[in-house]
Amino acid sequence: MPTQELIASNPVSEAAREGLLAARKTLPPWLFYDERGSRLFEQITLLPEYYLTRTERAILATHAPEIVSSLGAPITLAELGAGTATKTGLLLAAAARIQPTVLYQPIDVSPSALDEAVHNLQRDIPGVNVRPQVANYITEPIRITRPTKHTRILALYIGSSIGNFSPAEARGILLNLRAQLAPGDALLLGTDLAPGPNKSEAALIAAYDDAQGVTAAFNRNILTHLNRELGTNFIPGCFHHRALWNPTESRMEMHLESKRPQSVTIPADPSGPAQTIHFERGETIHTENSHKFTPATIASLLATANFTPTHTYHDPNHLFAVTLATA
Ligand code: AVI
Repeated sequence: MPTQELIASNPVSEAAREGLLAARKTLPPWLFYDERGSRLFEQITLLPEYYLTRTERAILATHAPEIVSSLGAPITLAELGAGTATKTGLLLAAAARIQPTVLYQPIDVSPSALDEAVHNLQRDIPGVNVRPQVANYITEPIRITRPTKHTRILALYIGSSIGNFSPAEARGILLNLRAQLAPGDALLLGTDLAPGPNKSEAALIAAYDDAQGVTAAFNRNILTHLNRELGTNFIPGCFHHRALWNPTESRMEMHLESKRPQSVTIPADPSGPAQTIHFERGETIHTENSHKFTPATIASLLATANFTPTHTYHDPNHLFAVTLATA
């Protein structure tokens, strides 16, 4: 590819132009995660309303030894979208109890998150060797190493990250992973569950619209990110944070709703000419989907990517599911 084209490609500008010039305005959720957005997400995971992270951690804390020993030593762990891998330590510690050394292969787009994972895990869990891979597992093929012929791979896709993708994208991600696995290997998938007897719609909505306004700040930060990166002139305070439950698609949606008629400019750059985007009062930018699953939709997603579910672990209130599936 000529150098000129390499310079010209700015994925943030391309994504912003594509989403904001559409009839129904959207922005892709990966634009949340600049430095401030990543910090705000860490704060979200600690909020009283956001039950997902602590519930999944409790499930892993209870069942990690059983999950790891169901594959049988020796195993290696690989993780999609590992981030700083704070929950993974529970599984690595369980693996390090049944074998002398454990190879951990985190895959993430963020080199800084991977550095933190390497540093913390190698410091805290003796016997763990971390081999990070900077890759976008959504668009690029991934590579998982099998250290010996008899080693089984336990692939992790936890944190309900799969929920942020459409069913077709989710299938693509799992197929990309499945291509690296062989019979005897397994996937551990963390999914948030749809409202039910122990989870009201109101509790689910509160998880995405907390009283302290951290999620609102996280949502509006996508505009601050565009202002910094592209020179757009969004006034984030001129947009309401909206979190709504879409029962037809079984997903939480986050939107930014324009408080008044307003126009925003995307300056000219190598991705395109200057553009003025007009917003009506009440018009929204759809920024995120977070799909919520049932046992049936978890099983059918796994089946479409050639995985066979063997066991689902829940918290006592059935708010969240961690499913073990074999390749
Ligand atoms: C990263 N992901 C699983 C979070 C979720 O729950 O969909 C992102 C998030 N959005 C709002 N709060 C948290």
